[in-house]
Amino acid sequence: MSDLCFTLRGLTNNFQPLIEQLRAGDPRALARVISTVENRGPGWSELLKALFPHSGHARILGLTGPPGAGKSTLVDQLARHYRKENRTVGIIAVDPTSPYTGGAILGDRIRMQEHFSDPGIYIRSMATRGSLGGLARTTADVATVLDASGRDLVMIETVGVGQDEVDIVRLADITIVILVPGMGDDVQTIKAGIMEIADIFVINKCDREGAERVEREIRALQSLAVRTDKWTPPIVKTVASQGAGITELAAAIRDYEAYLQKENLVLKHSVDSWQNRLLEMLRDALLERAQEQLANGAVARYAAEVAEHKRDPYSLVEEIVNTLGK
Ligand SMILES: Nc1nc2c(ncn2[C@@H]2O[C@H](COP(=O)(O)OP(=O)(O)OP(=O)(O)O)[C@@H](O)[C@H]2O)c(=O)[nH]1
Ligand SMILES: [Mg+2]
Repeated sequence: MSDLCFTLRGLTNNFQPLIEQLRAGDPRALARVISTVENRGPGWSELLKALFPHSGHARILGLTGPPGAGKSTLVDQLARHYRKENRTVGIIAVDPTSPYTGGAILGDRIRMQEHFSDPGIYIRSMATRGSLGGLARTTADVATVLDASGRDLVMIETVGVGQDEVDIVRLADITIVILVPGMGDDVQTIKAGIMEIADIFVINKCDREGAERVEREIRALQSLAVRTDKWTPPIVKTVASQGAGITELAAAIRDYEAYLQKENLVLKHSVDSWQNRLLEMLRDALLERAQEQLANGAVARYAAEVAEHKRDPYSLVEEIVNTLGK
């Protein structure tokens, strides 16, 4: 195969061959498209426009939990499980921002190498810094690319601590929250936002003391939270490092998928998720348009005028918005 489409210059005008290579499963084409989308390189939006019609078939799993809970180990085991069923997998590891998990990023990369010989698994690490379109949006776009490349499953691993991570797991069809024994107050730290959106709980590292206590804490939280659907998130116990409980986890995922299908919730989830994403995209696009309209240094000048009370910011913003699209 030639490198015909691997130059970015030609991409904007003629990316069809690249898309065909990607759809045929060429990992180099996939890597190139993902990089372009992630870096908002030339042609990124044209690529996404062309790929979108091919997406919508993959099941998207979001796996989140505190640093070091064993998320990557679990993702790895699940990927093996799905490969045995002959299903193809795409993995997005969103690098943790917290410096104390720095070592584990290397861990992810080492584990990745194991799969390099299997084209049925594609793993991508996403940098959290310098993400131009916002981390959640970029992750969603990369998931769309993997989806359009024909992957049956896309797994997104992220540390469940901040708002970014909540936004990321929101785009998943199925959200799996991973906890470990002996977390103490960490259950409290992670509970805000994340606990509420768990479809399945995993207690990993069950080879350690205290799994029952975590289970009780989850049950206690569940009794307080009310889900709008009638699903009660199951709790699956695993020892990911030994592959224990993986079959049970895969079964829980299947059960939830069946429930979504039975209740016709797949489309509803998707509508909810697109409602958020469309608003975000619109906000970004409008801001970009506004910035184009404003002359260089205009914001600084306006800011000075507002700070000196020479004009009020409310009318100012109204005026700027009124000029958009004119
Ligand atoms: N004892 C025990 N250790 C485990 C288990 N699962 C994973 N580990 C170990 O826990 C450590 C962290 O595992 P990772 O899979 O990198 O955890 P992670 O949640 O992906 O970490 P970050 O991505 O940094 O947040 C590794 O040393 C694993 O071998 C388990 O079930 N029991
Ligand atoms: Mg990890």
